Amino acid sequence: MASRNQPTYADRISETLKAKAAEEGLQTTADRYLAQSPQCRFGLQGLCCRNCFMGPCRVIEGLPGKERGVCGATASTIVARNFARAVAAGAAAHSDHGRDAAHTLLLAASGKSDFRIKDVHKLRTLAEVFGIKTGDRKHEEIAADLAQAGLMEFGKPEGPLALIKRAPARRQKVWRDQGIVPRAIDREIVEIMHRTTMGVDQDYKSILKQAQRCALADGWGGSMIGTEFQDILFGTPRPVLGTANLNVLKKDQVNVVVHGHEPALAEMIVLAAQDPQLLERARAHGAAGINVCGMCCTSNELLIRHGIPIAGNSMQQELVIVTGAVDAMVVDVQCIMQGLAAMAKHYHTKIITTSPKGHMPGAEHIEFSEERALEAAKAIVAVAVDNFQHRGLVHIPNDEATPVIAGFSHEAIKYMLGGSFRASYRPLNDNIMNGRIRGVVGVVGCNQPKCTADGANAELVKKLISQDILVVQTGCMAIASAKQGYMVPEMMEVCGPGLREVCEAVGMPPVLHAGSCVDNSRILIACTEMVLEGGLGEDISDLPVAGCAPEWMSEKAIAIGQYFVSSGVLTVFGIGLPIDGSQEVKDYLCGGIEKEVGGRWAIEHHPAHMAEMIRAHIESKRDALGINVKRERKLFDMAARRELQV
Ligand code: SF4
Ligand code: MSK
Repeated sequence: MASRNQPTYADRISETLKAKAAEEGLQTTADRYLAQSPQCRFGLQGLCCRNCFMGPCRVIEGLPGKERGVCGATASTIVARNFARAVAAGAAAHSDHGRDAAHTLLLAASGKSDFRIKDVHKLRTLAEVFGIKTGDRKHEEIAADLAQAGLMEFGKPEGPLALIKRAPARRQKVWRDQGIVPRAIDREIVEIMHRTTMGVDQDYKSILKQAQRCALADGWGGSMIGTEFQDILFGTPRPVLGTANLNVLKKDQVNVVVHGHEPALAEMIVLAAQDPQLLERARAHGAAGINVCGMCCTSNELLIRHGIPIAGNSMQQELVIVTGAVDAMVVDVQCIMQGLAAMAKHYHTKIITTSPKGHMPGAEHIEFSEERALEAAKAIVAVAVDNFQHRGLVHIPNDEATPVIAGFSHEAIKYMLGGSFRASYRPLNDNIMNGRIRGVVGVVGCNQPKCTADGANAELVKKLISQDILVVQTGCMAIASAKQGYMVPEMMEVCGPGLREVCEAVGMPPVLHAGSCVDNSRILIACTEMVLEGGLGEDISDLPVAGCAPEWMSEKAIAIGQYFVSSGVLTVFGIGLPIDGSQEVKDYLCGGIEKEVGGRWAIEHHPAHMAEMIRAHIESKRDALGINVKRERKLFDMAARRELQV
């Protein structure tokens, strides 16, 4: 855990701005964390229950008289209930985002908004998964049916979720056998809230089973709808060049920072920033142009589709304001700290909330709706433009922003590996089988003040690629690697020889940026493609893969972790999990659950140990597959790709 002796940030630019904030007497997240320390151990261990007003109860396992809450609830019940509620909250956040994407698609299909359909191929592919007729029907008709079908997934009265049939057949059987096939998304979330209210489900395993079903409804439901419907609307990401870190801000331009998670408004802000009248207005105020850049996952969404620069990740959201160069910070939903409004008060920055779901005292609210998307975006950019003249002293660190290649959707990975006409995961599977690539790891999630922000990511990612393990990233950890310069071909120098050989032949970096938090669903599909391609077992749990969130903080991360575990993946969390209060729950989630679903949780604080744990797991999967034998080394160059039978 962090102390005053360890740096708050792994990067010098952030440390410089944190020092500037301190000089100016301003509190940041890291200061407030220290002010809150020591934090309550009951909360840290998941042992505090506030589910009824006979409580709150704080129980201690093994301490006579304190072992049960007022109602008699045990530590295991309380820890499991709290864990399940975190899954429900995380699933709700991702899934409500997915619902909005479905609604946006419906409006685009009916011509009632400024959005249009960009990826017709994905529209048709997904419509077929939902059993919607395509043939020679108009795109708009198909999109309207798909959007309606997507919206129904949230509340349909019966039947399993449509998208789970994308999973390998063996995986679907595991879910059926375990009784965790997800039904309507809202139903799974509501059922957790019902089961965990006072006096309902009191068996920790039964509660955690529902947590699994709800998490699957997120990963293979709400999040997947979010990702896929957004791709249909805004385009499926392809590799694109961008830049990252706080120095993407421009001293001589109006800076608009978009922050949060939903790309719909941000897409329109990018358009509005090119509006000739607004550009003229900016020039009239003495600005050379309008610079749009991003923060957190809204930023990831814009980077992977347009190469829009990333200003930073979660722990930098206050620091970007400390530069004095942000004319407007436009926020939508999730991971937006309330500290922003307090920080903005000391500078000229306007915080603009835009979602009817997310208001903030001290912020200006300009509501976004899909029906008047461009109009709202222009109004927001106009506020930023007019605010340029109120700037005080500006301090933008003048180092070059770090280049990043992003946009590795599962389709893009397939094209990179197999070529445009023969898109295939075959070369990846073959190179895993011949041992050049040992396995694949998703390093995802947030950063936070309990450790040096981005520090665990830096060490972990380097260790993994040096051991020939391909890394796929999303969320704030993807941004960490982007800033650290890991998502460029030059990073090959750190790679093990096998991974380097493959990446050089294919022309991709060894650390792949796959998008935002909801885009973890892309990793589920990539794993499925690896299974379907053949040679690496029949289920996701057979693959030499793992997931890791070394610096997580959000309830959404718990939902993501649980859907990876329930999809058959070892999932390692740094920082700790609020389950230490019950040995039974911990033993189950980090052990026993593996017999049921093939995946499990692991908790490890040190990045070097995480890397070792993951490497050992990958090698054990390789042993089980019988691929840890010396094979003829065959590299898939262009000639080999041409020979592929696809
Ligand atoms: Fe306490 Fe039980 Fe109420 Fe929880 S549900 S607050 S343990 S009495
Ligand atoms: S933004 S959920 S801090 S990754 Fe998706 Fe970053 Fe975590 Fe929010």
